[in-house]
Amino acid sequence: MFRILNFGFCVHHASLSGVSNSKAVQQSYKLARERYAALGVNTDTVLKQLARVPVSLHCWQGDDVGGFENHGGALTGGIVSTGNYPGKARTPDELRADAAKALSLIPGRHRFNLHACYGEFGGRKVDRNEIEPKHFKNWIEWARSLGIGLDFNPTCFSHPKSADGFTLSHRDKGIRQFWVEHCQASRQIGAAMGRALGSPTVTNVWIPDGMKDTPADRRGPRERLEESLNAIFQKKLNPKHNLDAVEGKLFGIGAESYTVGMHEFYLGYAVKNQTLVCLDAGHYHPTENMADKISSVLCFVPEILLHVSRGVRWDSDHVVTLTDELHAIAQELVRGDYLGRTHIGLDFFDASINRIAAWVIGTRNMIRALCIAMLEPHKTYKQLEREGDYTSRLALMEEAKTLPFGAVWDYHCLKQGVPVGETWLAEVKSYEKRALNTRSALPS
Ligand code: RNT
Ligand code: ZN
Repeated sequence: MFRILNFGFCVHHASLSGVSNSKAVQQSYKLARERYAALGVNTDTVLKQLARVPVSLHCWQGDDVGGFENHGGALTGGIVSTGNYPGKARTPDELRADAAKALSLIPGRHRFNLHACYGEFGGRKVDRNEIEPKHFKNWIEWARSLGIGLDFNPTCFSHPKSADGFTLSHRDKGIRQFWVEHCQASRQIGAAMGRALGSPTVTNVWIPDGMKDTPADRRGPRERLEESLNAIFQKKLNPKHNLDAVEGKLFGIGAESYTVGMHEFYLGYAVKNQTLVCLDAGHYHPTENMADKISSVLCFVPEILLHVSRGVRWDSDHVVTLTDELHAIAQELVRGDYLGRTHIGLDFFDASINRIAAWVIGTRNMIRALCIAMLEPHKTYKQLEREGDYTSRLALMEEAKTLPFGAVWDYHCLKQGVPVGETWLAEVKSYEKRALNTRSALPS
């Protein structure tokens, strides 16, 4: 409680507050550990497990899905980043520095998820179908220096050849082929990253293809998409280096009436071809629960990729907060024992707040939700369920909502050597002053 009282309104004083007092954090943890032990939960074991779960931070939160191709083109593909907060990364070095700052404020060892348009092309015009592992050499070196893995995505938007809203399902064979080649090249880059870093890269294919108004032919584009995917995945790659995922969605801005790669399409494709399915929390009807899909999809595909996001009224990609939906996702992963088959990625892009803070808030929330889910007496819930005692199951689940997980989470941050509670914010503010505010606006 004192931590809230001491916090006041000035984050620069936060480091003086009780929250950074490691003794207080340790004492609170001791009490919490006893409380959980009474429920049969070993908090030390939980924190060991938690420390081993990587979350893949998406590069595109750092610069509003811009990338470094210098084509001056706008973001297209029916996704939108709104806001004009100063200080966005303008170069790969700035983005790496910003991401490293964010990673230093997040407990655990994580991953970084790149889009193809974030390659380094040395000022040359390298079209999307010509990209090679060498264009990501600096990213690989950077990841190695931090001891983290990389994930990857072909960029099938923000390009003249996607301007009419179609890529892999385009009616023009040449355009289709261009995007097939881009995705093939992306898989090779994914494999090169995975090989270099000793940890498989998940390469996730998402395309924006769709129509604003009611199509006459829903079938043609879908059949062409299947054909394109078959060509992309034809070459087998070592799963120790690269894993393929496909991401469906409901609609995009300007593609409200028809999305070629909808969920059912990719689910069918992935089951047939045993690729990973990517479930993005913003890609379903607003009342649909993405968490409930996890145990269904994992009956039929070996592994899944998650894009944890937060849609507000639509697929708006808000920063992930500690919502009921996030709790449900974490609970499913823990209760179903799916962490070993799930690659957790994030997908949001908010340009209206400090972008590093956005990464930190969203990622800490993902890990916090996992922490809370791991701390629940879920084995007891299951036992009660097997016995048909739904009364006790409900009672325990409700009581668990106010267990002292905050004390365990704080202790986890302390042990992992990252700021406890809101004290990370002062570091972001000082980085903002030092590094971000000196960045001038992007040359157009
Ligand atoms: C779009 C998809 C996709 C993108 C990124 C940038 O709706 O969610 O994952 O957000 O590829
Ligand atoms: Zn996504």
